[in-house]
Amino acid sequence: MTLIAVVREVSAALQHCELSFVAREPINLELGRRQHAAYAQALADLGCDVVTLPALDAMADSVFVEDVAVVFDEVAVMTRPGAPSRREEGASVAAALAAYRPLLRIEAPGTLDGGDVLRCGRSVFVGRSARSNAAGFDQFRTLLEPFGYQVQVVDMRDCLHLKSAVTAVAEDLLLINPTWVDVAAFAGFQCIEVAADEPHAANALRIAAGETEGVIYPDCFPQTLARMREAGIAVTAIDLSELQKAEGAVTCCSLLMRLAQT
Ligand code: CIR
Repeated sequence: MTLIAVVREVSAALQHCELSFVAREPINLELGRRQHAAYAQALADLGCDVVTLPALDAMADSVFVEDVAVVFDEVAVMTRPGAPSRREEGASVAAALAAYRPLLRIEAPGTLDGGDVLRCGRSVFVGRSARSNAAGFDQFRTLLEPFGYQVQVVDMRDCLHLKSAVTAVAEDLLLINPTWVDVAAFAGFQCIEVAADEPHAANALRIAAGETEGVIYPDCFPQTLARMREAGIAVTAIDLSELQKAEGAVTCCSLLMRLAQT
């Protein structure tokens, strides 16, 4: 099994990104680009075939490719991001994904950010955030049900996306901030809670490419990182400080898709 990771180089306009729950700080663009390159290298080291799209300098948030599409084994759903400034980012991602998957689309008035979608097997959790609306959930459910996915809407608070609050770090094991989303919404899963003074620590990127399995994770949450390692998770820790200033995290910088070996 091959795992493709689609990433996009950092926009020269990153400093002008959307921000919702973090205060604006100066971003060191060159450092951000180096950190992004190290992120892409970590994906490659974990066995991914990395496809790098060129930067879109007019679109500040375009490095966060996760928000414009959600890729399943059967199809990819092009989203309609909740932030109007981000609605043009998807076109070139769609062109790249079309080589691998049939494309479906969320249409107006629906909005959905890929950062709000957590897939665990055939269960798909979607966060009721400021970016994803009821029309978006309804369309998403209608598009996915024919493929046997169960789409469930989850309440959340105080953060940008569902995956700011909860991500999967192994089969049936979640990393979660219980103050931003209810653990009860994920009955049936085991959970590692983030350290109380590391609220932003719930976003981890799980890579399971055939024999290789690991998690890419920011190095700025040492207590939560230790909890994952204690649980036996192989963590690759990276510095992502400049993209975090743009309210980004590790899941949002890539789109992963499995390719059956031929
Ligand atoms: C935004 O507010 O849309 C960007 N500045 C950050 C998006 C991060 N995306 C993600 O976590 N999936």
